[in-house]
Amino acid sequence: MIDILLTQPAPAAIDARLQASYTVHRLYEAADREAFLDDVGPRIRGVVTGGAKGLSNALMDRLPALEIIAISGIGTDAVDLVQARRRGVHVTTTPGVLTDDVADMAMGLLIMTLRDLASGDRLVRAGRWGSVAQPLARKVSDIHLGIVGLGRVGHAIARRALSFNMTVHYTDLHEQPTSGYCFVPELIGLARCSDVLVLAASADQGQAIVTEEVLQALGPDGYLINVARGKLVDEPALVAALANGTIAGAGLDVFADEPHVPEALFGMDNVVLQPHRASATEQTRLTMGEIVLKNLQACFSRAPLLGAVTI
Ligand code: 8YV
Repeated sequence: MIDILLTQPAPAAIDARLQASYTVHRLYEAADREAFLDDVGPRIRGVVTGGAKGLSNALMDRLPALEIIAISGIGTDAVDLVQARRRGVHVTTTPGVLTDDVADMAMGLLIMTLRDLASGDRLVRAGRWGSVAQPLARKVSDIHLGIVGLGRVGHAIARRALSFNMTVHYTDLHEQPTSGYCFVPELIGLARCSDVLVLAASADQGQAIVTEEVLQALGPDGYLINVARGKLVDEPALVAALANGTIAGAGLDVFADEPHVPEALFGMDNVVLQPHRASATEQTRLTMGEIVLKNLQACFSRAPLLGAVTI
């Protein structure tokens, strides 16, 4: 059987099917990674990984027989695509199938953050209802929403926003005149005209685009929602902006150095935190896993791949 490497756990049903067709090696269970890679590395022909986890060049170098990196996700920012192409290694993703879940998470975080739902929950559980004055929250309907990245996820967020009577503006590398939404070429300009800025962009360029200046432009009544990548944000600047009132609050599913979250955020009531789980529903993760299985099978039988990434 062909040897494949899993960098992170797969849903049980997908794992069982992988095991039925391949010899599965689990990097995430290896006690001594070096010894493990010395042993199995030369035999590995396929890697199954996540969008955020990807595959470092150092690890790719340990896999001389590698033919495919099957990403269970849409982000390709954690794989060096140039190096993969140089090596003749296919890279595939699972486009389309997680769009709704990620957009739902963006709206969920937006509502949770603006309406202080987590604080309300904590107040009730602590038995403090009735004993303290409850601060009023921020209205969600009718706001100005700024979407950073009008791709599949950005569009799905925009569609949801319209049903909340929000005004949608966006920025992206190029204007999409047929979208019907208002294009703002500069992120700083978008931040200035938005009550809520939501990040739905890819992080392939690798740099932090949400800087201190962008947070200042968003302003003391503005909120940041991030369902894309933590590295899109200058995280220390965000922590400072939340602490000193430069912005009103944030809903974050992603962080610069996962699973590490700046501890300063833990004590902030104006922040809602999630452990990078926007696509983590049973239904979607199974569908993503199906695509991964199909891509492995297609690769090893020299058939056309689904969601092959080209550069
Ligand atoms: C997943 C993601 O959390 O699609 C991506 O790029 O980051 C997420 O959907 C990840 O891929 C887990 O497998």
